[in-house]
Parts: sequence; C-alpha cells; structure tokens
Amino acid sequence: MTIRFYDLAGADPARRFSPYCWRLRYALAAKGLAFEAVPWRFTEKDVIAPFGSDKVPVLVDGDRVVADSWAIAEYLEDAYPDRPSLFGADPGRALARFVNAFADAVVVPGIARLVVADIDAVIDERDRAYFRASREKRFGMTLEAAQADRDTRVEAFRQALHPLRMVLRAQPFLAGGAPLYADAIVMGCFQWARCVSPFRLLEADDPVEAWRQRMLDLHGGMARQVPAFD
Ligand SMILES: N[C@@H](CCC(=O)N[C@@H](CS)C(=O)NCC(=O)O)C(=O)O
Repeated sequence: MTIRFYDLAGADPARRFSPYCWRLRYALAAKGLAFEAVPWRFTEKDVIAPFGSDKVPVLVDGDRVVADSWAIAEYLEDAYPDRPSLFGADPGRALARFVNAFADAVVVPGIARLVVADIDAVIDERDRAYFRASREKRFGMTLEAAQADRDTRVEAFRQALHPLRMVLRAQPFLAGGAPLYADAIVMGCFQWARCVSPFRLLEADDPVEAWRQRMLDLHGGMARQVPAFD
C-alpha cells in the first residue's frame, strides 16, 4: 500500500508550503519510496484528529501512523533499513537531531517574521481567519506589523545562519559530500519561504544560497517543480 501523508496546502492545492512536510518529501525521495501527499488545510483538524495530531505532517504507512516530522524521519529510517540511510552511520541520527533543533529554534522563527503576512495571501480562503487569529496571538501583533521591519530584520536572520555558512564554505552539503536528512531539515525551511513569499532571504553570493540551489536540484528538481516565487 502506498505511503500517504497529510500535507499543508494553500488556496492553490498544488502550493504545498509546510517546512516540516518538505522535510518529509525530501526524506521519502531519498529513501526512494512512492507516496501520496494528501492536501490538508489548517482548519481541517477533524481529518487528522483520528490520528492523534492537530498538526501536519501525519504519515500513514499501512497500519502505522506517525506524526511529527522528526518522529517520521526516525520511523522511515528504522522501517526501511535497506533503503539509503537518512542519517548516515552512527552518530548521524544524533547529530541530525541537533540540526532539527537548530532549524526549529532559529531558522523557522527567523523566517516566520519575514514572510508571515505573505502566507496570508496564498492560503485557502477557509483558513484565513484561523491563520490570522492564531498567528497574531503568537506574535502579539498583526501579521503586517510582524513583517513590517523585514528589510532590517533580515540582516539578523542572515547573521544567525552563520554556523551553516561556515560549514557550507567547507563542504557542499551539511552532511558532507552528499546530502542527508540534516540538509532536508534546513531546506524544508527555505522551501516553505519560497512557496509563500517573493522576499529574498539570502544574498546571491552567500554559500547558503549556493547550497539552497543544489538542494533545489535534488531528486530531479522535485522542489523546483511546484508553485513558488523563485
Ligand atoms: N514539530 C512538528 C511541527 C508541525 C507543524 O507545526 N505543522 C504546521 C504546518 S507547517 C501545522 O500543522 N500547524 C497547524 C496549525 O497551526 O494549526 C513537526 O516537526 O512535524
């Protein structure tokens, strides 16, 4: 039975913009596993509630259900050991956990303040009120105010990426000579941004930008072939 997962979609069902679901797409592609990505909107909580989650991704593989992108990556690694590894040899999984924490603590919140009002323009009409109310509560201000100073705020974001930049100056991928799930974790964040906003996060000569382009090329250009802004 084909693996399926619930995948955040916008007004255009082809616009899939969750950073966490993009991590999963890269993981499934790296494992060479066929999958169906079922479009899901923020307000369709009832669809995933039976799986014990109120967030996507939720993966359904036969009778196995796994929620949370990190838990799903671990599941795929353990359930499909004969496929290419997502983490590399030990302690690859443990180190990828650090990258996951860095991405969730630094990269996702950094990008959110730069594109959150743009997300409002691409989401499904049914999700609009929920998205605005939940995110304005989270930021303590309107979406427009949260994003208003992005031309200056982007400098601090770029500075926060310096650990990535140092690594990517020395090697083509975070995992070394070839990408692993650590690369997918961070790329999911950048793919989220390009699916929702034309705002330029990285300067053209940034090694992180060169790496982002390499990630866009992976798996036959999988991430380039979706509605996005660049
Ligand atoms: N830690 C979770 C985070 C998942 C998450 O936050 N997903 C968002 C979509 S990007 C979501 O479903 N949000 C539902 C909501 O905001 O109500 C993971 O890694 O999968």
